[in-house]
Formats: sequence, structure tokens, C-alpha cells
Amino acid sequence: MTGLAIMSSRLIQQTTNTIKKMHTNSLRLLAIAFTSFLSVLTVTAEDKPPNIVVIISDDHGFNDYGFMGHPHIKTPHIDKLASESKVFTRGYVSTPLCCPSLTTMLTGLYSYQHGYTGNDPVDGWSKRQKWLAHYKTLPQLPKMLQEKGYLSLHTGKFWQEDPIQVGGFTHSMGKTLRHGSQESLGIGRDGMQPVYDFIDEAQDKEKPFMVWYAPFLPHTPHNPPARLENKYKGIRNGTYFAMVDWLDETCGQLLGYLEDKGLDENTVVLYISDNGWPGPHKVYPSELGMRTPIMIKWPGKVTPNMDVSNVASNIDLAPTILSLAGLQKAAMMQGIDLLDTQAVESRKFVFGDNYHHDMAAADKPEASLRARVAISNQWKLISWQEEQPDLREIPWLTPAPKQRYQLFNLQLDPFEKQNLAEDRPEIVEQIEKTLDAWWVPNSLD
Ligand SMILES: [Ca+2]
Repeated sequence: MTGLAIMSSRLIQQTTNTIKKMHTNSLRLLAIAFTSFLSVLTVTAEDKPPNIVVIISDDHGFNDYGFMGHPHIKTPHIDKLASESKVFTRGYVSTPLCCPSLTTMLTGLYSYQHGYTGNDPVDGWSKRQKWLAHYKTLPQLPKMLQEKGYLSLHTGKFWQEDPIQVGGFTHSMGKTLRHGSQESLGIGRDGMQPVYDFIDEAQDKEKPFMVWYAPFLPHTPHNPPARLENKYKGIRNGTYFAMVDWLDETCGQLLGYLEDKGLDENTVVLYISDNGWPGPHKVYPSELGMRTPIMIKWPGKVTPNMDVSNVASNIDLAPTILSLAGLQKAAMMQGIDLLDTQAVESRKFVFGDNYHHDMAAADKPEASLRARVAISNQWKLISWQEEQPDLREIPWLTPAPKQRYQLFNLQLDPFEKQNLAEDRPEIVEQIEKTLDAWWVPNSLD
């Protein structure tokens, strides 16, 4: 090879290397640009968490739905929601009464933690300030969601006077008293316009939203519209069935509005009841008092299925919603994210604490305590207090049984007919230890 040829060859090689290097750099730059683009997309997705709609039925038996097999009650809209949701048919509330149950959902805390063990202070409604003062120190779901830019609307029931100032919501239907206010308790019964207006406002402001739909349905007063009353005429408990039907209609209106606005894809709908029905089971730790289906619908993200094995609880509502919003639960919260399959399957028990209707002291939950409850896939132990609280007699409050312990095999005996506590003392002892480890009241002092 001549010198010129060698020089030409080197030049070609250098030029080729330069082109390769340029090409590599271009690819690298392109890759960096693409990665940046993806991270922008990720940030954008994280910045826009899903909307959340929480539907909380009130005084509603766990079997009183079409999809749960009720022979009379028609609930086509809730049935459709169930068919599109992950459904825990073995859902429970920890305390089967309006105020404590709702307070658990709003704080992610058990009654022995948040202090609202019943509906009313034993000295009367006017003595509620100590409970309110404690509530203000607690983690509150709507307030925590504000960190992610959520607007939140409270409707229906609320026991802490002001859903905005005390409860951390951004929007409400005004201040409340027992149960709620006349205006807030009209939600559903008088229509859904406040919910529609709020959703429109959140859309205009391009903010994620949470709708807290906690209507006074099917709770008393049992005064359904005549068209629904007539539907169940002549059937025992027909008026209550009509009230459930009324609740279902309003759920249909709410879910229909989301669809009409094209929001159903990016909205997670959660469903639960605050306690069961009928009357003798209210404030009572029976399955008819504590159990409720719990549902989570998120199209394309949560695969619909009917989980009839794993137990779930209203203690899980706040942690699940916080996780959906990309937030950590507060350290005090003992519930789990119900969309975390491993957490759901590895948890053995859900717990309940059952109290008198009246609250003796905000800082001494044991003063109103009637029983503690642990429920697993198979077993349910109700551990009654040796001494029942000596508080105001309430005619409809079902008294504690004579037995100290009630143990039921729920797989064989779902309506708790046969107490196995005397036959299986070793299981009673074992679950009682679990209860002792769980139930550790915090002092407010
Ligand atoms: Ca209730």
C-alpha cells in the first residue's frame, strides 16, 4: 500500500469513527430525551391521581342486595357496581354504630384510638367537646388528600360539627349536629345536585376530587317514595326494602353522572355500609351488625372479582384511599391497602370493639366497652367484658349474652347459631391473646 493509500485509508477510518461516534451521541441524546419525556409522563401521572368516590350506606344488612342473593330487594345499580368491582363479601366494620364507624373510615383508626366509641356522650350531646378536641389531633383522610391537591366534598352524615374546619374537607353542605344537618342529610333523598356541582367545579379547576357520599339511606326515617313503597307492598320489612331500593337509585344517579362526564375511567369507586340492619343487630357484634360488602371499582386497573374468603374492614378504607392517591398512611393507622393482595392474604384477623351506645369518657374507651371481636376466614370470637358498662338503659339495645365467650365457625355457621367456646377452649385462648395484643387503648393525657 502506498503512503497516499495508507493516509486515505486512515482518513476513511477516522471519518467512519467520527460518524459512528456522532451516531452514538445522537442515539444517546435521543435516549436521554426519550427518558426525560417518559419521566415527564410519569410525573404527570403521579401529579394526577385518580378521583375517588366513597359510597357509605347507612344501617344496611350485608345480605340486603340483589348480588348478595336477597330474594326481594332490587339493587340493579349496586349489583352492576359489584360486577365491575373487586368485592370483599366478607367485609366488616370494627364498631357497628353510625358515629364510631364513620369516624374510623375518616381517620383510619379504631374506636379505642379515636375515642368515639358511641353516638352520644353519656352526659348528653352538649358534652361532646372533649371528643371533638381529641378528633382535631388525629390524622384525617380528607386533610391528608389535600397534600396531593384533592378537592373533597362531604355530604350526608358527619358527627364532628364541621366537615371543613374539623374534618379537613375542602367542600361541605354546611355544619352538622347529631347525624348531620337537615341539609346534608337531604343528600340522595332530595337529589344529587350538590355532588354534580362539586364534580363540575373540580373539573373546571382541573383538580382530583373525592366525593364522600354518606346519605341517610336506608336509615330511618323509613319514608320511601310511594312508587318504591308500592313495589314491596305486602312483603315483610317491605318499607325497609324500598329504602334500600331508594339508596340504589341514588347510587345509579351518581355513577351515571360520572359516566356522562367521561370520568368513570379515572375514578375509583369504593362502597361500604357503616353498620347492619335490622334493629336488634345495631350496636351488636353479630354478623348482621358488623358485616358489609366492601367494593372497589377502578376500570382497567382493578380486576373485578368476588373475594368470598379474605376478610376486610372499614379500618382499611383510609389506607386504601391514601395508597391510591400516592400517599403513605399515618403511623397510627392499623389497616391495610385492600388492593395489596399479599397484605390481604397474609392478614389472619380483622378486629372489632363493641361498646354501649353512649360514650362514658373520651380518654377511657374501656368505660363503655361491651365486647372485643376477632374474625378470621373460619373463626369468630366475641369476648364479652366480665362486667358490662353501667350506663343509661336503651330499650332497643340488645344486651350481652350470659356467656363470657362466643366462638363461631363462620364457614359452617354464618349466622352464629352454635357457640363452640366450651368445646374449643384452646382456640378461645389463642384468639383471646391476639385480641389482647391488638386492643391497647391510648391515653389522651
Ligand atoms: Ca348507621
